Amino acid sequence: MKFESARVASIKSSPSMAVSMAAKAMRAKGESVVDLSLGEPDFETPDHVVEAAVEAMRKGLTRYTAPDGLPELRQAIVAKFKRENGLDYAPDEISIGNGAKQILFNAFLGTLEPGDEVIVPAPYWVSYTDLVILHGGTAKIVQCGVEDAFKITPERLEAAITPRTRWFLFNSPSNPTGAIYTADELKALGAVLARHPRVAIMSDEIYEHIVCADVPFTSFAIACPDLKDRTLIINGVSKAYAMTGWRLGYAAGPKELTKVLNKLQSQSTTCPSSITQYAAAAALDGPQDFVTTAVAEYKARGALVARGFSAIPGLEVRAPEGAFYLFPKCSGYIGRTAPDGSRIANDTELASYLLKEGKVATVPGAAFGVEPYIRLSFATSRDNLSIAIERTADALAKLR
Ligand code: AKG
Repeated sequence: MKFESARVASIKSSPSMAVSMAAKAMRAKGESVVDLSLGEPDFETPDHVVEAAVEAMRKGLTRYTAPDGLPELRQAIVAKFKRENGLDYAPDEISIGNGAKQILFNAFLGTLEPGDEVIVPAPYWVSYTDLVILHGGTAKIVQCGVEDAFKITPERLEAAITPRTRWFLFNSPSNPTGAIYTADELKALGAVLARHPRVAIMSDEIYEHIVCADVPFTSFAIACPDLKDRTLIINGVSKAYAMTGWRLGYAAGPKELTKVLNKLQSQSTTCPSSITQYAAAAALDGPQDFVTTAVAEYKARGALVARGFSAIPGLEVRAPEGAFYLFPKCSGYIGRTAPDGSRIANDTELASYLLKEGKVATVPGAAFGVEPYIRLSFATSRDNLSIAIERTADALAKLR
């Protein structure tokens, strides 16, 4: 019997999750795979956060919460925006979900009409375009390769806007490229958007703390205060506090919009786990030294991979400014022949070859809307990264 609706058939499963599952299956069979596929910190969640969750369980704080979250968590999010970003939000301008991905899901489900367009600069995070398509929208992709420092320009944004444009969606620091928009670049994009009052802005800022270069992170709502009333800031605790499996994302925006998201939350999962919410409040309100230490380590790893992969002939590397990804262009290897006689026709085949021959798991650029590139996550130990550099160089050297 066929179960899948046409709507679900129009999208694919998350490609980064698919590569990670393939790497895990190889490991389960005893193969020594270095997994650089998933954007997942390798650190443990800080102790005080785990303790807050344990305490919540012991105190029996294990019931449903309001769909828009525990008052303590909403307050912690409001305080975070004030303290870290200088942004003022009221508690009813906050929405929470089971991860930032669910916030995106709710935002598109809640706002898109069939045929509405969402402008997405590519490379984009793997799930953006499928979430748009799933909810009846059209993803209007603007290519921004390494030649463009992976960033959209005001001119290209202007050219992409039509009467059907509903959202402009982007992330900074970027997954998958590590690029960060400067305050001036954001202002220039804002000047374009100010001329188009129907277009709302979704700014995914989940990597805000993970900054490796001298480019400071700027929130879109700070760079463009005049657009704050049509901007949805998306964030979460997964990346900054090593809490990927806890599933807690949040957003701030105008209350007419957060009301829509919270209504959907009440009809989907009711609320994220109460235990996770107590843990997330502890993460946001508690000591931030974990973040400082983790970021210093990501910086060292970023420098290591940028150096190591730049030294491999045929890879074009732009050192990441933030997040924990390297996104080398690999045109030099497309069209080459593997030792088994097969031809590497594109970056998907190159990533499969690296997994099979080099035992290094990466995600192909095609998953992020640009080719030919591969994405490597450096959220793993320096030892693993050094092995990955060596294995990648060896495997690529075998291509003729
Ligand atoms: C990534 O690998 O890009 C992630 O953000 C991991 C989680 C996911 O893809 O949902």
